Amino acid sequence: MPTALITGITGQDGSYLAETLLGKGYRVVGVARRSSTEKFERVEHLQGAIEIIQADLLDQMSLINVMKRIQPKEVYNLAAQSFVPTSFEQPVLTAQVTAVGVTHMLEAIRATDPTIRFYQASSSEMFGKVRTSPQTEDTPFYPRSPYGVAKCYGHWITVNYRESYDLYACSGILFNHESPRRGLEFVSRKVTDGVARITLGEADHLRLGNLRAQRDWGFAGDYVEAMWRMLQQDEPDDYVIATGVMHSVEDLVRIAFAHKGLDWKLHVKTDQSLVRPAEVDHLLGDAAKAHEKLGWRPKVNFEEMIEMMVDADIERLTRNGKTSVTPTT
Ligand code: NAP
Ligand code: F7E
Repeated sequence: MPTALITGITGQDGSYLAETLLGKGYRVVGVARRSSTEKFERVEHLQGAIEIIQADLLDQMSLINVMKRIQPKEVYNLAAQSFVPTSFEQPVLTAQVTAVGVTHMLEAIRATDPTIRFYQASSSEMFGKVRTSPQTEDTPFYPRSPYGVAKCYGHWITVNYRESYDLYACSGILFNHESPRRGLEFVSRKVTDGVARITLGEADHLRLGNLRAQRDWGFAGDYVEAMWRMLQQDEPDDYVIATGVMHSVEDLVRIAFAHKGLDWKLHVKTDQSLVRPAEVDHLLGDAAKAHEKLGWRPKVNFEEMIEMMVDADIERLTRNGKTSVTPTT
């Protein structure tokens, strides 16, 4: 039974990847940082099936100790400060975790077992102010946030360790992917949670920023399969993972409200404080290389995913009552 180590297991992708790897017969160990209140709700249903070990991407020795103790065959580095607006508020922390944290992971591998296969969670935010469209593995980067800059560092240090030390290290350049487990602060989930609350009479309106921004949005459950496929190839490489279809935030809002028979224009207010200091206007991925070399294709389309998320939020709120926090960002 091969062992896979996942950093960021408490996050959206970590939970889907853990399920996928368990289904493929792996022993799955997740890294979680210490917190005064435990946040394991996304992996609660996997209790007993996965192991959790404490470490922090900021603490080099903690990662070396994890590698020695767990002896993984594959390492998926999904941990990051992943919210773009927070990266403007906390640029140094974002650089420490999302950029230098990747070097801590690579150094831990080099110091313990250089045969470990490594996956780095890179991002379409690296393309930022896009130079050409659609974006491929060869499109130059032009990040527009401290988060995007940090991910560029993470990408290049992964490539550099592959070329310098012959590590099996891959960078997956994933475009936005969502699910009912998406953090409430990201726009897709903020909208579907908002529609659920309005449908249930708990809220009347939703405040949003730039409705004109366009993204290539896919389903997280589909994207984690691509991560695994990258580590099963003969040679390590970098891959764009995307649907090849672009929608605006306004499209997202319209589909989510229409699913419950609501007119979004009656409920959505724009709020200038939610507009970012520098915006990424449009992102559209070309995943031809992943189609050809990994045999990977997305299964869930945009409309199905948004409707699934609205239904899941209504089900959750009906079951649990109001959650304590309504997203403000
Ligand atoms: P997420 O839900 O925000 O999860 C981030 C994870 O990182 C959480 O488990 C978090 O732990 C952990 N983490 C944060 N700081 C840490 C630290 N110092 N040490 C150890 N763990 C730490 O993100 P996601 O959406 O699943 O995304 C997974 C990865 O893919 C991230 O690297 C993200 O930047 C990248 N990515 C995401 C997308 C997307 O659209 N979702 C697209 C491209 C790339 P806590 O629970 O303790 O906070
Ligand atoms: O914003 C606009 C916002 O925060 C999408 C992360 O997973 O994907 C994600 O980054 C768009 C932006 O995701 C609101 O201005 C409008 O143009 O859902 P988001 P993101 O910034 O694209 C990439 C690939 C990652 O790697 C990141 O980790 O929606 N928008 N109004 C809004 N966004 C938010 N959050 N809240 C609003 O009220």
